[in-house]
Amino acid sequence: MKRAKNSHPEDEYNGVAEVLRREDSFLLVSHINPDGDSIGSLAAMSLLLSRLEKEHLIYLHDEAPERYRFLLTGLPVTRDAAAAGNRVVLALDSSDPARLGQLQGLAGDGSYLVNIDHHVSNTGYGRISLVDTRAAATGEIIYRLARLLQVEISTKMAEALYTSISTDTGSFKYDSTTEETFRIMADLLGTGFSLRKLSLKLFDEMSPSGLCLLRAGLQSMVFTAENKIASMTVTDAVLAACRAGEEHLDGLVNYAVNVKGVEVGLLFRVKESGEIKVGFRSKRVDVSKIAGSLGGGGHKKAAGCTIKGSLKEARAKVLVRVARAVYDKDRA
Ligand SMILES: [Mn+2]
Repeated sequence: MKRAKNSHPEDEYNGVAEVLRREDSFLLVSHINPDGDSIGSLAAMSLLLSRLEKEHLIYLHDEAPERYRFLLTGLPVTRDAAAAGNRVVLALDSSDPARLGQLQGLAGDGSYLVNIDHHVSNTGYGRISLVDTRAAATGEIIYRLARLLQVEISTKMAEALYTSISTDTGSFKYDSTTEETFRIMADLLGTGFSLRKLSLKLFDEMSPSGLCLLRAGLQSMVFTAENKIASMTVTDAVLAACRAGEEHLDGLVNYAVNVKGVEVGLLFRVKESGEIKVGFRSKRVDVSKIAGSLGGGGHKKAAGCTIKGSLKEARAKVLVRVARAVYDKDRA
């Protein structure tokens, strides 16, 4: 099922609200390498289902990033992929089945899977899908579902939704931020959580591992295409030396794209397995197209893909495409 871009998903909201009202047992899952929107969405959806007195489990592929772990305290979490059973599966913030890791089979085996997401690249998988590309985060979609179901938003749910929305909008700095985002935020703040305490936890505090990785990442930065492209490289060895995990890479690529004059920032995450994960951040160029042409996807200004082969090959493939896009944009 291919969905039309920019379709108005009001019917999809009603359809999913109906499923949440009608069904009794759910498994919540988000994408591998979870970020703030995925963990925040899982937590908020879990709290919503508790309010509806629905039995449910949150499936985690790996441990949640340390920064977001507090959101899951007291919630029903499992690491057992078999826990899906006959439950209705709610896939949150995942643009395609491959992002569901071990659970990706559920998207095609006749399971009752509901696809709830905001990525333009969402493939429309699942028995039912609610893909609202106007939403700045999956958290915004869950907020709307809570309103539709007339579920009162608790302080704890508000913290989870704030985490989703603030992290996916780069603290309300990305174009995805809308008037609606701020209306939702006003409503969330009204529940009385401490914005300072939460934002300190989510954004400002840096772990020694994170600092070590930042130092190594900055040192690796190289400029190409007349300084319009800045790229960083992080290997397994660097991660080990910093005692850092994948979660500490979150946001690192922004240091590349934020350099004045740079159009596209890249992070090459070189794995010993022979795979290279490439993160793209852009000021103007549509990098979701470039990542898409290399088997990945994402948003216009933030995307990613995985390439098999050497770093040299991966750099060549990516840089030629990015440089072309940057110069095409310059001429436009
Ligand atoms: Mn998201």
